[in-house]
Amino acid sequence: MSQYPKAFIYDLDGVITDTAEFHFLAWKKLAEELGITIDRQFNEQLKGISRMESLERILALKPSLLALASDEKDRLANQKNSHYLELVETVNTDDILPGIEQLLQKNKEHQIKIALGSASNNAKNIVDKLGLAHYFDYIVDASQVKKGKPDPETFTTAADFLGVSYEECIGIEDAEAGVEAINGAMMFSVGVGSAEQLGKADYLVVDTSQLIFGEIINCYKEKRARNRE
Ligand code: B16
Ligand code: MG
Repeated sequence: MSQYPKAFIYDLDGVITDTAEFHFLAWKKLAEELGITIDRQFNEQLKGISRMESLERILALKPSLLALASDEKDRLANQKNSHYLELVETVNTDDILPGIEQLLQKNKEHQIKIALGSASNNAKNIVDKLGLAHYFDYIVDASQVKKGKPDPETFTTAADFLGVSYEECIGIEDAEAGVEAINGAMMFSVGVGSAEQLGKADYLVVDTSQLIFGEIINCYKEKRARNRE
């Protein structure tokens, strides 16, 4: 196995840009329309989870709503997406999180392939707004996978397309479900957030400004060396 990993697979919301906050505000608005209150702590479990699964978890807070017909659930999910699209209207290059573009540039310098592994149907639109599309060799969004995070499929789909073995991939995630998906794919997992949420990550940083290429690579190499012992 070569020294460097062959691919980096980035989560979008909460890693490349803080649209995680816009998802929260959009769900909060929809929940309020239904007479349900959600807070940031509850929102942690919605990160990385599909739109419909998120809606189900919110409706479960008011059991009388769980029996809604599926076309009514579709309408509510679409309504949340309308709130979200309004909030992301102004997203632009200033919304790239600190350290991300430097890391993408380091990947390019070292001929490491780059993919996006997002549970969002809006992923391509957001990457375009951020002006980052040219970095990506492949984008996996919700339309390409049958099983969302925490299933590994989002990450294995990206690696399969790139023709890279899973153990030579590094995945970066801000969500518990996402770290679980990366670990399930037998890739090296980088978590962005708290040890409380992301304690299972192979390498953990508190925010994206701490995503230093050399340090991630050193830790990746150490883990690979340990695995070979
Ligand atoms: P959409 P990621 C995920 O994106 C978000 O973390 C999650 O909160 C959201 O519900 C999901 O995308 C679906 O997004 O409604 O735009 O299809 O973190 O996997 O990039
Ligand atoms: Mg995320």
